[in-house]
Amino acid sequence: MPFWRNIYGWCLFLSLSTSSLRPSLSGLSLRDVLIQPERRTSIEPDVRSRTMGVADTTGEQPFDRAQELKRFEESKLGVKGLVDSGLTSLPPLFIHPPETRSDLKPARPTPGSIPTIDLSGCDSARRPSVVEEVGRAARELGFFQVVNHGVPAEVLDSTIAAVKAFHEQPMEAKARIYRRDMETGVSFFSNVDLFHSKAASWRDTLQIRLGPKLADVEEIPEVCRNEVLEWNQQVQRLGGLLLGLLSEGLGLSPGKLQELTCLEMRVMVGHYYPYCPQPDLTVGLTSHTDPGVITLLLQDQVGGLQVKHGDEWVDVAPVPGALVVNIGDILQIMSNDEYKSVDHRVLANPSQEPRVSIAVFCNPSNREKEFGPFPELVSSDKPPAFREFTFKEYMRRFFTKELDGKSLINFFRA
Ligand SMILES: O=C(O)CCC(=O)C(=O)O
Repeated sequence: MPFWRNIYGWCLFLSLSTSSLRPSLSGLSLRDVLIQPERRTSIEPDVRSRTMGVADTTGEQPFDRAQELKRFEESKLGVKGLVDSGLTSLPPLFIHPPETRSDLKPARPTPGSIPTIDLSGCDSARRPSVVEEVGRAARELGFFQVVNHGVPAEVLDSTIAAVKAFHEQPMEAKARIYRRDMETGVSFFSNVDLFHSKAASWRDTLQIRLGPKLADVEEIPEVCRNEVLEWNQQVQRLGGLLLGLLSEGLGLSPGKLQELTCLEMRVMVGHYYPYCPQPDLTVGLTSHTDPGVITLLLQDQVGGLQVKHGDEWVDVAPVPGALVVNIGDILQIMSNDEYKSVDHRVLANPSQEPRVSIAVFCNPSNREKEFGPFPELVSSDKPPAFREFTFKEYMRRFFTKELDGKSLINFFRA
């Protein structure tokens, strides 16, 4: 899997990269792409059919992929715009290769395989047992859910509702911030890896830089501005708590990960997975690992997130009021392979109800510091599994095309 397919890599890339590394955009407006756009909020079927090649649902007829990508991008419609136009079959752009499609079976029902950890009392008597549970989940699965985390239920609901409201605005409002550069720290796009993946996926994304320098507040769409700012506060508090538990789970002092600035660089992605008419032909999000330290994910009740456990895909079934936490590659490295950063993906959404999820990726902001396995976790029995690197080097490697999926981790193996 090329690194471009790793969505978090892209988030980091967009946050940090220089303009010379960014994919270029044509800058065409909706007016240039659509007929009489001032009277429309969606494209007409005949236009859709011409611009998106919707007549070919098998992916077998030749089509000019580069041209179709360009048209889709320049339309600024996103996947939701296609659905709103009434499309009933997938444009070839979105049809994934057989090797991906053959693996899209729904996960076997395995209730309880992703643990839900109760954080109540984790600052008092229950702390040792919470640390034990968090450490075990991070070692065995790389994923867990948390409840009684201190984020009020109204905040969870209003954050989901605000991101949903952003995506459900009239197309023109979203098109204004449809872009792939992160100069303002706010962008809306469909498929972060649109120009680099084998096939596009069925989702749109609102991306906002939360730290170390918050995006221009005026640029954050008004429809979700207050909720995003509140979410940033909650993530900082809960992120600090989780990093403390994860540090202790490794036998380190609770402040260890935070001292290394691991919570400071934060990027939020608000995904919208609309109804997909042919969910067997595409995915919502391709399989990837998150390269950072940890990811905090708020998902609604629709479902579709799956985690690789051994050779099986396991559903991360929505639990009301819960947040999902997963370990990223850097934390696997720092933990000297104790904690696991695992592949996860999202199936295309077959339900009429759109799926909304909000991930915040937490990363070190200190790019010059050397990272590697914590010396405390290295011994003659357990030699360092990885060499040291700066976050700067890590990012540079990240941008080399040879890297794919887990090979980022493997590149740094000792
Ligand atoms: O939408 C989800 O549930 C997962 C999102 C995710 O894995 C990502 O943004 O990297």
